[in-house]
Amino acid sequence: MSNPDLPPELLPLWELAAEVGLELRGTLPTSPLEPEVMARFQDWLADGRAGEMDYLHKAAEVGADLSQWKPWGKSVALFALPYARQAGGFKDGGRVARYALGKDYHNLIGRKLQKLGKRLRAKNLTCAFRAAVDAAPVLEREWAIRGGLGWRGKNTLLIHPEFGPWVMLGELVLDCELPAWSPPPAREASCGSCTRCIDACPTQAFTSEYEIDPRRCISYLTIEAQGAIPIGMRKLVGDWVFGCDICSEVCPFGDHDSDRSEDWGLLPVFAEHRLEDLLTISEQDFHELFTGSPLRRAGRAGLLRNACVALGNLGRGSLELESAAFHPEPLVRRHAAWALGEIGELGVLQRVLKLETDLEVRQEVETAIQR
Ligand code: B12
Ligand code: SF4
Ligand code: SF4
Repeated sequence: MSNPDLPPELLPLWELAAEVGLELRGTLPTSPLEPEVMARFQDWLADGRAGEMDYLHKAAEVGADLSQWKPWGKSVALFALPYARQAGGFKDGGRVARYALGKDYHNLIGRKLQKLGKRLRAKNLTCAFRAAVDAAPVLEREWAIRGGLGWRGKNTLLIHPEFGPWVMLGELVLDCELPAWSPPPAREASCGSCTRCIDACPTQAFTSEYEIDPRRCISYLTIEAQGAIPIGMRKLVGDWVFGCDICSEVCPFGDHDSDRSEDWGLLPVFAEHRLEDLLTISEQDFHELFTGSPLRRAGRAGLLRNACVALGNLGRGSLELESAAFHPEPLVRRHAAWALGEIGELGVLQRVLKLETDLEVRQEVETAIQR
């Protein structure tokens, strides 16, 4: 790796980043983001679009002005790890977002950033540093766009000229001053008149170009939402068990990028297990099967909820759904009841109704019987 445009002051950072397996893709001073960005974000929050994602309110306080978050922070180094790979999921069906098929990017990128920070400190190039990957209150796309890594796609994702939407972002906030730098873009580009992502979204989660209502997004419903998936949305979720890639898959950018699955690995559960198996695994099996996987974020009950919905939409798994209809978690029972209704297992639902005591679940069972 070499970069003829790199300012000489950034060479040590570039080289140390390469040592830990990262490519430096830009540097910026931590001066606050433009007020319009924050105003849009505030409006977005006021509209209730954060749903159950309370952490986004913290990002609204400090995410545009990193010096409020880390007062010692003078610069931010920007990273983007490509993750293009074949679509995948459970054996025989049940799709999982590609970023989640292998190692958890929070750990993968977070550890590399941590290592980089320590090496910079060992060479007296920085004293304080803070790695940020997803979970920190940093508006990652806004910083990446400002840093010249790509442009804002109509699907709201950062579109990298070479990798398209298939990049995960990470940042290192540093207490040293660095010149603003970004590699010259491979080509000046924008979405132009394309609207493929808006047209392809099965839940119509885009309220307009560049604007999403996450509460309608399958990724939110299957990962972030803790409670029930609204009944009206369940059919639209299709066979997605965790996340959704549709608005990335239809994007014409990045579809020639090489397969990165070797860098990210594949969690054995996907090759070895059918979706039905999830409904009968123990708590311990769950932890063993999903150690180091982003799927843990949904929690066991959340993942079982998603598996029920996907099986209902695939029209299979009656036996396992029947056992899930007696699961200790009401959240799982109600989604199992919905799925059994979709498959037409009315006899099973009648039996479930005789024993069910939770009012909300009973209501779901009754609705499923009447459908
Ligand atoms: C919350 C969140 C979600 C939510 C909400 C998504 C969203 N678009 O905001 C949900 C759960 C739905 C989600 C889903 C996904 N996510 Co997400 N998510 C985040 C998170 C944690 C915060 C994003 C955020 O701040 N949203 C708040 C809103 C306000 O942001 P916004 O939509 O960009 O709104 C701004 C713009 O739209 C702008 N704007 C609006 N109109 C206009 C018009 C013009 C002209 C301009 C200039 C600006 C503008 O103003 C708004 C305010 O700033 C980031 C990580 C992070 N810390 O930043 C990852 C992140 C955005 N997610 C990521 C990924 C990969 C995904 C998924 C692809 C995962 C999957 N396969 O299931 C999907 C994609 C869905 C989609 N199309 O967004 C990556 C994106 C990488 C990239 N290439 O951009 C990130 C950066 C995580 C990471 N570290 O890499 N995600
Ligand atoms: S991730 Fe799926 S559901 Fe969410 S906006 Fe994109 S296409 Fe729509
Ligand atoms: S699908 Fe088209 S409109 Fe959507 S982000 Fe990609 S280029 Fe932009």
